[in-house]
Amino acid sequence: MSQQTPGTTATQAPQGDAFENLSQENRRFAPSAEFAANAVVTAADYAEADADRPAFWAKQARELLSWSKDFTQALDWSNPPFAKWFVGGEVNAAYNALDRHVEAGNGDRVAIYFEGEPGDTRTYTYAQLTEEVKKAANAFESLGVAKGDRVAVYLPMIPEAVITLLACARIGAIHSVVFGGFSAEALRSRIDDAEAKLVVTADGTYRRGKPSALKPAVDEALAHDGHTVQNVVVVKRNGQDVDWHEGRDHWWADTVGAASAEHTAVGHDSEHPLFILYTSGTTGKPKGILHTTGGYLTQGAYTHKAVFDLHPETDVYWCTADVGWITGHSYVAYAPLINGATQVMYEGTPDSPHQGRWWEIVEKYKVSILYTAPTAIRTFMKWGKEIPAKSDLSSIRVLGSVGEPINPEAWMWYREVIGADSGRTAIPAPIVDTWWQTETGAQMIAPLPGVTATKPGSAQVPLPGIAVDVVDELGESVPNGSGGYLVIREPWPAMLRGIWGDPERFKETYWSRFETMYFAGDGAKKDEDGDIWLLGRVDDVMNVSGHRLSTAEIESALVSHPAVAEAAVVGAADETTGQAVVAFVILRGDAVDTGDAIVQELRNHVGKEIGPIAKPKTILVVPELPKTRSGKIMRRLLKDVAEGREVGDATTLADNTVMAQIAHSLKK
Ligand code: 6R9
Repeated sequence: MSQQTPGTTATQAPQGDAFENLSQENRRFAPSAEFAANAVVTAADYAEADADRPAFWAKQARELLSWSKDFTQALDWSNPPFAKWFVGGEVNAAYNALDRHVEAGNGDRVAIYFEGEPGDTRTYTYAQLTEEVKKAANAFESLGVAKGDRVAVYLPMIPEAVITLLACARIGAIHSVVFGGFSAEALRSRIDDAEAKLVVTADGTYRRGKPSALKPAVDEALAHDGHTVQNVVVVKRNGQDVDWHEGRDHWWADTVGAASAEHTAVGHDSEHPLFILYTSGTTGKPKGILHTTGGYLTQGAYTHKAVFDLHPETDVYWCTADVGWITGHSYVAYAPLINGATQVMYEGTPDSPHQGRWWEIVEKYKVSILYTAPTAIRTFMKWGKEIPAKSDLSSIRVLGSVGEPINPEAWMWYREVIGADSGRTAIPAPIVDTWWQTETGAQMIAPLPGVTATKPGSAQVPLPGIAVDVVDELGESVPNGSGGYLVIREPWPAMLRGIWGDPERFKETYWSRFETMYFAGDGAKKDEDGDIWLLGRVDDVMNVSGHRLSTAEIESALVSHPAVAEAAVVGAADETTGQAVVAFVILRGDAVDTGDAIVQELRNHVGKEIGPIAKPKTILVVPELPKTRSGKIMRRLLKDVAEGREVGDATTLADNTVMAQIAHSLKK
């Protein structure tokens, strides 16, 4: 495997070419007068936040949340980079997402319209969802889960996922969701790292009309001695047969279903851990990103209201992200419910049973705010505009994008094809491109739809109360018209509080490149107006369909196969998925290059080690890998090969014949 020392990953300067194209983009789309007049947040918030950032957030915290004990200090930054927000305050996330709406007389408002892939539906009002969460909280407590314990969640996109998260939050247990597309091996390492006491899963789900299992991966993940899991709660979703471990496994219907619907929520300290979510970094081992309660909820709720212009009484909001990712945490499980919104939740894929499924859902539920990823938009572009044209999309009035840079072509298509049919105004629905990360917990850079004149392809402006900058190698702010590294200069409420079990790694990973600033890992440019354009990662993290994948993690999976001596992975530009995983492998001396067979075997091996999403699109068997004299793989050169370009400057290679050897081997 390539030599990766944590924290020493070199950052490449963001590539200039991308910006050259973007800088010619001069279209502007101002909000309509009608939209601006009805917007819930105005430009006044920028000025207010600039005047006193912590005071601005303290005001939001008190307005958007009900605290069982008020806080005494907005921000404690006396021990950077360890921030404390809303010090001394106590708040219960589930009470804020549920009970208080019922108490306020909104119990009959729909919280979730669930649409299963096979077409089954369920509707939960706020009153019903509150009851379910109380039952789940009682059930988890009866299984011995107490405040501070970790609960691993391995569920499809079904209401029980949201119920489980809120039930954990209610009792102060820390959830750790593992995306259902991750393998048993990935699940095992996350369960072990967090020392989870309970696992909540399902028998399986549906994928493109076929049952797809989940429970066997849990069984496999728990097949070793010494794990910490005492109980497994299993939702019956697709009815497929499952192995059963008496005493350990419990059907959801028998435990949660039988539990009492009386449960009083108590406040938890504002800094009480809410959840851990593992994400890929530049090293082989995923990091358990830790979020706490008060600040996370405040920024999530504020941004959800401001960026989507949420009118909770009339809007129907749909975020298509899976709950296995941060977007599904912040903008499905928490913020919409905190804000009392009505949301749609869909279990399946966009093409099941046909490519118009999403647009039928929009029409059926009259979705007014749609939040999705550029990779989905590019897929719909490929399928053709006749497909959404079959549905009535006139309910849509705000469109959101997240996960990766959105290219201007996709942005324009989104506006013209999906947003143009907006019923409320003759002007198409505004698009809000939202930049943020698992680590930031909530949106950081995004237009305000009633304020900002949007530009196709740019996330543009830091949100009120967020201090973002673009700096050069030395940490100096770059002038307008220049590019560099995206940093965050001041602490923000939803910031990660650390890496589970590893405070040093937190400092080293995010706060060592530019000592007093958080370095996000992204390159960015400021245009002549000072607006920010994201240029993608500058480290060894890839972005495939908006999913973060680490080159080192996939390399490590490849070299764990007995036939592989060495591996190097790069993210190559891909029209639909943004980037695609391309792997270069050197086989061991005694391994036989069986061509397609070995490639297929290695792809499956990666699928087993990490999950199907990490399977390389292409695996190239090569005789050598390009390395510098210090032994560092020059991924830049491999990227040139993977993207079919002429290979760039190779003068720092230890062996300058390597690229020719690779080219020769690939011609064969
Ligand atoms: C929310 C989420 C974070 C990385 C981030 C960046 C990329 C996310 C983006 C964007 C350009 C946007 N990213 N949103 N790049 N424009 N609007 O996706 O979190 O999975 O942790 O990924 O995704 O590279 O650093 P996460």
